[in-house]
Amino acid sequence: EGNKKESRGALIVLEGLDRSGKSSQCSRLVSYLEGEGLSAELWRFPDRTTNVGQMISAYLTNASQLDDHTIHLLFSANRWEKRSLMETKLKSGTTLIVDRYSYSGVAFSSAKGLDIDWCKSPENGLLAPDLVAYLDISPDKAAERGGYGDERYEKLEFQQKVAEHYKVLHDTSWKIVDACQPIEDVEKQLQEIALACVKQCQQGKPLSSLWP
Ligand code: Z5A
Ligand code: MG
Repeated sequence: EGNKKESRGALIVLEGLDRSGKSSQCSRLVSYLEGEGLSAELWRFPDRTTNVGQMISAYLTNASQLDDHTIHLLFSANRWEKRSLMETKLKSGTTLIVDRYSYSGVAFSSAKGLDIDWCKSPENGLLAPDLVAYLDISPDKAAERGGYGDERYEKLEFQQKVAEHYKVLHDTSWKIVDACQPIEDVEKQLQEIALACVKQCQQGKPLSSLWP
């Protein structure tokens, strides 16, 4: 593991239930960082543009059926196929704002009843985020926001299970942000914690791997 003083971009992940505001906040955060003169890109998982991503998308839209283990491994494979590009971008100084990551993978699959350690193992060796910001909202409040779509997991009962399984994954390094605040207040909070994280990475915080 190379030079510890090498400046690099930060790997920043936003997690949270469906409708918690991840996608809205990810794009606002990228604009903010760019406005600060930093190089930043918006990424999301699943990345539905790849072959694996298209299989995932077909599953989520109920166009195909897959065994729970199989879809879990596809979500993981979708992160693995982006891993080396992710590392290249970070090392070149670009900060990545990522809409969902391995924590979604583990929370959603373990909420279906799969063993949590089994769920975590294929994530082993992916890049560990420098920051996980969890947009905290109750499943009921999230459901009030414009309602769910038609995708497989967009049901209140299942979201309640996912919320419980996300809690098992929380560790003390996570930043828990109250996602029920007005959108601009959430935005402001995320700007502060993201900027602090970017500075640490500019100062040479080493990259690490899951699971720390
Ligand atoms: N999944 C998995 O199983 N395994 C994995 O490994 C991964 C994912 C990576 C698709 O993901 C599904 O895949 C997902 C998890 C599973 N299933 N579910 N559920 P996705 O990322 O495509 O899921 P999503 O559909 O993008 O989530 P979402 O509905 O887009 O939610 P969001 O991005 O968190 O919210 P948003 O689009 O920014 O905002 C939702 C609405 O709320 C919108 O009208 C906003 O204007 C409004 N909003 C946002 N913030 C606020 C505030 N602060 N106040 C009021 N209203 C707000
Ligand atoms: Mg979204």
